[in-house]
Amino acid sequence: MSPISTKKHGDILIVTSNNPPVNALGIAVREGLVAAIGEADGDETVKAVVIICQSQTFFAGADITEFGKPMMLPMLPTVVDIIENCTKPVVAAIHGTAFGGGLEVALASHYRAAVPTAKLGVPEVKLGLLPGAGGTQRLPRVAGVEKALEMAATGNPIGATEAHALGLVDRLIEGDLEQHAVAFAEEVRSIRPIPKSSERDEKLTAARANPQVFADFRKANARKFRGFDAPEKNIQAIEAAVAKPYAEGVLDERRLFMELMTGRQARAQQYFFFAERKAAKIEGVPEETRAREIKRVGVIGAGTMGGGISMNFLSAGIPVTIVEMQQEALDRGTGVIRKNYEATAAKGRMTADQVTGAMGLLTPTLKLEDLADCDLIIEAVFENMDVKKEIFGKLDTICKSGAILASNTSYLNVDEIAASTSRPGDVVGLHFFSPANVMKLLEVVRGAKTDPEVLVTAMQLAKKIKKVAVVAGVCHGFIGNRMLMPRQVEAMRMLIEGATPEQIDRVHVEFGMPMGPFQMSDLAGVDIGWHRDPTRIENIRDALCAVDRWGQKKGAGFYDYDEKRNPSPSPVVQGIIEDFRAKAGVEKREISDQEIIERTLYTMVNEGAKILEEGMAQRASDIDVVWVYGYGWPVYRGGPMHWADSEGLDKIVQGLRNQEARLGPDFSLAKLLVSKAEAGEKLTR
Ligand code: T1G
Repeated sequence: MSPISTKKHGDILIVTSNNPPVNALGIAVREGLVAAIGEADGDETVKAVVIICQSQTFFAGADITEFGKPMMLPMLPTVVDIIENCTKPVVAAIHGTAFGGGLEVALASHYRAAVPTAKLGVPEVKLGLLPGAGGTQRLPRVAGVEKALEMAATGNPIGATEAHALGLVDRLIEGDLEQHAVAFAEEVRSIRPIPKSSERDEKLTAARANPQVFADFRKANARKFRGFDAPEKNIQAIEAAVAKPYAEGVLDERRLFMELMTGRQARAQQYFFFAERKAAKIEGVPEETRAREIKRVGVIGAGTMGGGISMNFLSAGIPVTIVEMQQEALDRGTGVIRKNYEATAAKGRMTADQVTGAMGLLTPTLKLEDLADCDLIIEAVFENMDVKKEIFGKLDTICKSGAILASNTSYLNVDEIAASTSRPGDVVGLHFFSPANVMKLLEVVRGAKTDPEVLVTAMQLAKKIKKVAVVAGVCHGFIGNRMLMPRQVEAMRMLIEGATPEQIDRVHVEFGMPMGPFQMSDLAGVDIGWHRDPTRIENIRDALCAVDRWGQKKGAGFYDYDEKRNPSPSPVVQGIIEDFRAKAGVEKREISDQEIIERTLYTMVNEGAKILEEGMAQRASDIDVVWVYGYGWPVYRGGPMHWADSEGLDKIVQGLRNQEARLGPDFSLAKLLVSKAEAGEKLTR
């Protein structure tokens, strides 16, 4: 049964797609569309056509599950040309998300009608691609070059109202979409010639006269596009649209599309698309498990983490009661929340009313007892097990039955915390990443006794506060921080052996990380976890902290910082490193960039494999989601586990064996990694 059906309404042929969940333009849909246009062309009683979709959205693009498989004809470029060359006017009736190939179908249609809530976009660049069915040639002709550049190179959609203002949408529809789209089709059915997007030129002339627009766009986005292949190719395709006639420009588009489609980055980003969606699925929990209702949230601690965590819920319209021990700390914490919101409003990303609304949902208190009616309580106090156990013990007596008790610990044993209550089933770890109101990742730490309802609630709530949640088991540092440790340890070791902070950080930045281990330490604070005793100097970090080099906040850490926080190599740090080298009796030696990769990234992969072996992560792709959203691992490398697979596990194992002597007594190769390498298998499959 084809997902495409047709029916006549007067002399209008309504072509309906019903291919849930997102009307992806798979082969059956493509075949159905071609047949429907053929029917319209062949039936002289048909004066116009409406293309509309059922379920949540208009076509959300090509079917990504078909990528990498043998091509099935007709391909989408052919389908959109058939639509554009239909002898009757075609109206695209848009709701939900007209994305990628979906927008290309709409652009090939002669008119576009949309409900105001609809979104229109070409997110292909987020899959390492570009719009490959005429989108890079038709979009600039209809929406203008600047907007097309922005939409294609960033992949960010626009709303229907803005699209209407641009002329990308011809009619905004309030009320029943099909009914009004049919009325619109009746209005245009006799208009000749039929307007074809590919034949328009009026919106290209300005850019043709001033090609500087492309150089300016590249310059303005250089930092954002660093390391990615696809944005540049999207720009080149739109340059071709301006410089060449449609028939030639579309050939450039095809060539550039195939160059991307056959590349490693596209494979990694498409892998990541599905990895992100798989992470939401909890293994071993029945589908029908229902979530608990979360109407009010309690947050303990109004420091950096407590404040950021609270903002997530306030921004989602969920009231928050925030608790502190001292009035001064409480005032400081709520003050920072208001300042952050006002800063967002100053950038035009929130209205003053929205700031007032969010702050109006916040109830500050010094009394833990005020959390009695909360449905979820998140403890965000400093990392000390005794303090946390004391708090959870108190919460156990205060909180209502069914309330979820969560800890924002970054490392500590959630089962031990849970054991300090009489309701360990209601205890879970919710590990936010700093700044908690910005970072998308949330590690949901599943305790040995955590109730399935609590897990399902946490995962659904994460989506509501726009977080990407990943389930982690109880182990030191869970998934992300546990893998970070071998990287940091080896980075510190190589300083003693001869590398410099600048060299190690350069290797990571060239790899695609936003920053290296030492820049990250300076940003987060070299003093995090420091024992605070300046007389006790056991390692380089102690030595830095003892001389007040706590990082950017002190203007000095592993680097010196100027007033604009630009880092520069520090002779003081070099001196401290040389002292430790001398004390350790280590001979300085040349350390290659490859050795740095093997000792900092291969060891992370190895730790990831151990996390999988122990069942501390549900699947390898979850580990990749953690690292992309929590630590800035470049998405065009898919994540550490996907990257290891694409490098070849045998190469990773060999690299680790090469370094084994230097990796210290605690290092051991993960059995899973070795067995997969020997079997020629992959971690992510
Ligand atoms: N193909 C196949 N499956 C898709 C899909 C697609 N395009 N989009 C979504 N799904 C699946 C998804 O895996 C999930 O499955 C379910 O649908 C619900 O998705 C030639 C080459 C539309 C905004 O990049 O951005 O067109 O996990 O959980 O939060 O130029 O899905 O339930 O088994 O994300 O409501 C361009 C991708 C393709 C859009 C809905 N299009 N999709 O979000 O649901 S390339 C895109 C999305 C292209 C042409 C080129 C979102 C959404 P499961 P979901 P959602």
